[in-house]
Amino acid sequence: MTSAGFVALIGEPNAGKSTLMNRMVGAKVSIVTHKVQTTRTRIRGVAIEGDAQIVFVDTPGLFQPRRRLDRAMVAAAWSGAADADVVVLMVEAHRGVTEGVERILERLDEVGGDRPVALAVNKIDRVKSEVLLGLTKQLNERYDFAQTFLISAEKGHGVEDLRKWLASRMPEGPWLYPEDQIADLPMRMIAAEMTREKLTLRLHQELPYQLTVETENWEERKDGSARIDQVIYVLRDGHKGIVLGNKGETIKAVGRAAREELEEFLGRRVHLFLQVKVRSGWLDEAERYSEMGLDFSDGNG
Ligand SMILES: Nc1nc2c(ncn2[C@@H]2O[C@H](COP(=O)(O)OP(=O)(O)OP(=O)(O)O)[C@@H](O)[C@H]2O)c(=O)[nH]1
Ligand SMILES: [Mg+2]
Repeated sequence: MTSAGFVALIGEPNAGKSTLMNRMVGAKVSIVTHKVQTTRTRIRGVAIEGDAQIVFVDTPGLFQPRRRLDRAMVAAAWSGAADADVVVLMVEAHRGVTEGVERILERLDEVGGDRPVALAVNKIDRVKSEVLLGLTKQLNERYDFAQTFLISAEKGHGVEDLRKWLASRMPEGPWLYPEDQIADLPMRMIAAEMTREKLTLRLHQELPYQLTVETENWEERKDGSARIDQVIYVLRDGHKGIVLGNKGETIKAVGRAAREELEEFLGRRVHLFLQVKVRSGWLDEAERYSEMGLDFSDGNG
């Protein structure tokens, strides 16, 4: 008998949600950086464990939103949790029960309902094992978790156990995706995300939070390669200069890194063309949100 269902990964920004999803799926379907607020929308990745199909829903980190974009991201994360069969709350071992974790637990009290919530204490490679006992005890006293896992999403510790347990919690029924499908995200969005990852890794301070990337055109070529045109929207002229870099060095490096990753992902040659456009109002344009997979009206506040 087959089973299938949704598992939402929630937690503070940087908790390791996307890293865990990629490991579960066995491919990089969600971008990862060392910076907070990398993931902007719900991203589905599919894993198979025995007869179970587990659809992981990677979500944006939960934090106190300030801007419209932040509010839309946080709303997308909570709705991911509300739609899931099982929720996994990820907490960073070395940070413990922060104010942010405390706020998430308060909200879980409201929206958790009778949905099982598992606790995954992540980044255990960063702490001494003594720390873990106290932390899991503290968290389990605070919330009635269905199960606790000590994991390192990056190194892989504990991930198998978590995957097996999740598989056992999937409702009986037919699989939700064809067995060879690993992600449910349009290719042009995956491609835009790859470029945004490379930009986020290279740009400093607030800049990554003030840009968005869209794939404008995707052309299949006769020789089997793809020509992909993307636009990077920034808020100000000054930002454009920084994204381009001295003699265009920055954008060239970003384009090269994104293209290499895309070629690996697609298994064929890619010609990637990046263009930077100044658009002072993009953070308030509904179309930018729908391109990102977000609900514009969620940002009202
Ligand atoms: N040491 C260590 N680092 C980890 C582990 N898991 C993730 N990381 C790192 O933590 C950082 C954040 O990882 P992400 O997967 O992007 O975190 P996220 O929760 O998706 O973050 P947002 O999308 O911003 O909410 C990256 O630098 C990861 O390499 C882990 O188990 N151990
Ligand atoms: Mg993420």
